[in-house]
Amino acid sequence: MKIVHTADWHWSEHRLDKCRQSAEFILARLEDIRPDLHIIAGDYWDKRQVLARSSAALPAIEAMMRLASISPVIVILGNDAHDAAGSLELFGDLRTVYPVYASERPETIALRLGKDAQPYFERCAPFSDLEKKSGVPQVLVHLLPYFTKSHLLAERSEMSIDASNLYLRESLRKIFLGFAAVGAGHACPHILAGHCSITGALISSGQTLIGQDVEVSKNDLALACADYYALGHIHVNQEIAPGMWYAGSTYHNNFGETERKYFNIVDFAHKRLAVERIEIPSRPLSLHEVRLDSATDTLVDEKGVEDWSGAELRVRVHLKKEQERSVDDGRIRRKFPGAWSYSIERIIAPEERLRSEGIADARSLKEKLREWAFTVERDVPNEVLEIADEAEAAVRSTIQEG
Ligand SMILES: [Mn+2]
Repeated sequence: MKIVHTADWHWSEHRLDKCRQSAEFILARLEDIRPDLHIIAGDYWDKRQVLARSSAALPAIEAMMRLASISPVIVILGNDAHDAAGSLELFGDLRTVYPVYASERPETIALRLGKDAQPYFERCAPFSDLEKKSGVPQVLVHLLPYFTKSHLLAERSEMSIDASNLYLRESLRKIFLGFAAVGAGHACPHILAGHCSITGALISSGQTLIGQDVEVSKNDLALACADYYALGHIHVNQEIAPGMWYAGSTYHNNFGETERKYFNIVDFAHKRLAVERIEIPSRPLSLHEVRLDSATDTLVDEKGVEDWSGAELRVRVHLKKEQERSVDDGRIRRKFPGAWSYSIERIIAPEERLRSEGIADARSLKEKLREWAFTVERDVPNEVLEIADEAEAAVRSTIQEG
């Protein structure tokens, strides 16, 4: 039993080349691997698509049809910013060689072989005796599409934050224990496919997660008693606990995502689990911010640690007005040798802001007033400066007393 685990395909019209390149690579590898099942752990889309010729809709649908000509596919809904509600439904209706199961809610699916050895999916009810009727399934997959607090706390908005967090955790534990209960009756590999944040997962600096994200603990997730956890949402490939894996995104989505990209092959030969990672050749996206130090005439890289070799590099050069012409593209390329491509932006600080720096740096109200007067070229009488001192002292003593 060989299962392929991919996640976070993020089909987008804005980075269609990158989407396509990774898709072609994965498809070519899957032709060789010939898995029994392919699990896509959410965020197949980057955002809602329209049917314009330039959109990612057609390439994404074609990729899905080709995937389903190699093996059965299960795809779960990622977060609403990427996979809009209903955006996977039609995948289940495509006329494909192998079935596609698209899921938007927690449920358990069995993969079975029909009389003609054709695979098909079957929904599992808790405590069912299906096994007696139809024999042992090939594999059982518990599905946990993305959920938010508001999904699980609908109509409980009057709860305090503490009470709602507790309720949330209990609801999740019930779901995981429910999965374990359904799985208990089936003697086959058990997998959980989920799109969620797990506490302690490594996030690359380029990926921003939404504040609404619910974090699930590894221990709670383990209540589902699965042999392998096929996770999506975090874009860095990683094993966060034995058998608990994020596949990572199929290409570099954001600047700051410089880690290598992979998908996983999970082999259940002889009841033992073996995971092999296949690297996807995708170009990293690296962003560096530099400024010119006038005193030494050197370019200072504010993020010196991040590797840019072979990356699509974007350099933001922050310059003062008088430095505008002192850094040409050649100088940036020499500073960052070995990138695959260069996109150089110059950000010139407006003069007013530079002049007001003196005001920001000044400590006392009196000094600030003096800097302001200098900036706007006005005279401030000494009496006014003294009043500023007195006013500040009065405020300070009120704060100390309070
Ligand atoms: Mn994602």
